[in-house]
Amino acid sequence: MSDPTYTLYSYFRSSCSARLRIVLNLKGIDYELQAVNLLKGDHLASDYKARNPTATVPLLVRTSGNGNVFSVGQSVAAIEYLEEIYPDSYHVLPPTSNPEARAVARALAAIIACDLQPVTNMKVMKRVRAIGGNAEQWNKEIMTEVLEAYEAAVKGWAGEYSVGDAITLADVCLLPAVWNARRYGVDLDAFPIITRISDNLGKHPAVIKAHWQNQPDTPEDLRGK
Ligand SMILES: N[C@@H](CCC(=O)N[C@@H](CS)C(=O)NCC(=O)O)C(=O)O
Repeated sequence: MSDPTYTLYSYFRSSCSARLRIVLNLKGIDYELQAVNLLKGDHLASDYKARNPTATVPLLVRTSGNGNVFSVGQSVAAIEYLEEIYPDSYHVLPPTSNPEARAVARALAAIIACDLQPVTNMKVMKRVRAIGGNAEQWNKEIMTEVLEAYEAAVKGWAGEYSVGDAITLADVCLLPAVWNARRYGVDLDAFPIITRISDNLGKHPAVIKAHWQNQPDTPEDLRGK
């Protein structure tokens, strides 16, 4: 058994879980996936909340050979943690010699992780419905507006991916948001740079393995063929 071992608490449809799945795959870190079914409310169970007080996925748990256990929720913090403890693995932040590219990768990631995902999350959709709103339309409008901002911000930095020709934190946040945007009927033709980047990302083996259709907890009728 390898030391340390990793367990990722994940839900197949969760965009935040997908960020971490992509990064673990890019870095070549093996992990055991522990499915947390958000629709069944597994994340609200007291034993899960004791592990992750925000009652969200993902949660990354690292167990060392000496039995030490370290848990980190919050996908971007977990990604940056892996970035720091595996300096020789694939890097999702551009080199420190290019602070501007690092700042842009982080800023683009924040457009998705701070401005889009939190306000289109399942618990927010539930509240929108509770006050009589159309949660699907809410998501479609917010996703369209925020992706419009991403499209403008990425211009001038994009190569094959969002920041040049290497996959960065920005892409890792972007692609799962694009998967969700498709689901809510966002017109992605309006965003040619995002579409190009997403198509390129979709061909990468680390991304294919992390795709929501290819997870152990993906229901049979939704699995990739
Ligand atoms: N900022 C957190 C957000 C985590 C989050 O909201 N995850 C969603 C799935 S993508 C979730 O667990 N939602 C549960 C809910 O809305 O009740 C992160 O990046 O990990």
